[in-house]
Amino acid sequence: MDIKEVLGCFDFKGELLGIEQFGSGHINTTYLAKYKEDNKISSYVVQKVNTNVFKNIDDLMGNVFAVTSFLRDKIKANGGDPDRETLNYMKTTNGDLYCKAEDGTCYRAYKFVDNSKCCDSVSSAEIFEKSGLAFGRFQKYLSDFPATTLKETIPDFHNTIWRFENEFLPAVKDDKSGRADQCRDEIQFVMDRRNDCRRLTDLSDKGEIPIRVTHNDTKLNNVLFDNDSDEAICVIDLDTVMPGLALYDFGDSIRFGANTCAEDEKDTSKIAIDLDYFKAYAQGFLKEAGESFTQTEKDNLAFSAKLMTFECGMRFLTDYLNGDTYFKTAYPEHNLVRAKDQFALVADMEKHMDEMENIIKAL
Ligand code: ADP
Ligand code: GN1
Ligand code: MG
Repeated sequence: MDIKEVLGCFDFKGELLGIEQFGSGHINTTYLAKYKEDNKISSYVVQKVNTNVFKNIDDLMGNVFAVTSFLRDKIKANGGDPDRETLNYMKTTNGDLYCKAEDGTCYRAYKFVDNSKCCDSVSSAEIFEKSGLAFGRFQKYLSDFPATTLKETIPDFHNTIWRFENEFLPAVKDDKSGRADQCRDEIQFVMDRRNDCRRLTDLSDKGEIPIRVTHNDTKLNNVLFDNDSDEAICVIDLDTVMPGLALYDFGDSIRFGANTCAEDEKDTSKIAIDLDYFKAYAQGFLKEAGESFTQTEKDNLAFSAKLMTFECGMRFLTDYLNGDTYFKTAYPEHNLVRAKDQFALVADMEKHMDEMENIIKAL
């Protein structure tokens, strides 16, 4: 189905001015469509959902509609603007939650949040703190969402030991693309940290850390900022909103935003944990979400940053070994570069773990 035909599935008003691919996500294919009616321009985000990653789109879209309608009520109750502070998904003209083409591809649409921007890197501690406030508020608002009604869109998403045993080890063993010899050091780096993989899942299994409704993919470019005020206004990319640990959301934000470099920097000597950014994010996130945190959650915040970075690096390496079937890549070595970047950050966090712990204790 041609993308212009897809537009016909939704009730976009006016004359189409143009549609272009945009954004920098690694999973879905995102387009921005602009329409003009009575001299007013309206923009919509149209996304082709990655059906290789998300196996059950009915479940996925059911979650997304349920969560956004719940958030709308919460935002209104708190005096906010639900048209700017959460995504507004549109049903198709048939009343479906998404549009399914004959070849099985699936598309969905939501209203573009006007006068907003997405950032791919942190430009100041203040900006990062604001993203922490937004993700913390998101978690707080969903604290009384009926979690059992949510479907698990990707089972074991942050079950690090499960990923190690069921994805990483088989990828090394099968060596489907003949790349394992090229990454012996990285494979060893993962093997050496096997024991880290079960720390949070064990605490959760023992009931020492509560299950909450979490976002699970809290990187900086999954939040929108207001163009004028620079406030973080709206959390996007709701595909992985599922029951999880608050620590996953904290750790994943640090992984991406407190790296002194981009996620795919080739010169690993430049990669380090920025402790000022770490502190700023922790302040923002805990201000909104931290009130209900248990002592065990607080005690594991610094570790969760290391674990989420390690897990992501392991996933990039696994995908490289499998022949790049999961994450979008721009060049053949991209996933390996990303894995090396994440492992350099893990190594630097290990050196600074005491400082990270002390920052959290002092908050
Ligand atoms: P993916 O799963 O591919 O990351 P996202 O829903 O995060 O999908 O969208 C991909 C990217 O598109 C985002 O990271 C962002 O760069 C851009 N994007 C999506 N929605 C908006 C929006 N409303 N305003 C600005 N940018 C957006
Ligand atoms: C993907 O979808 P996106 O680009 O926001 C991935 C995350 C990874 C991230 C690494 C559904 O996030 O888990 O941490 O890439 N999302 C999914 O940048 O796998
Ligand atoms: Mg995204």
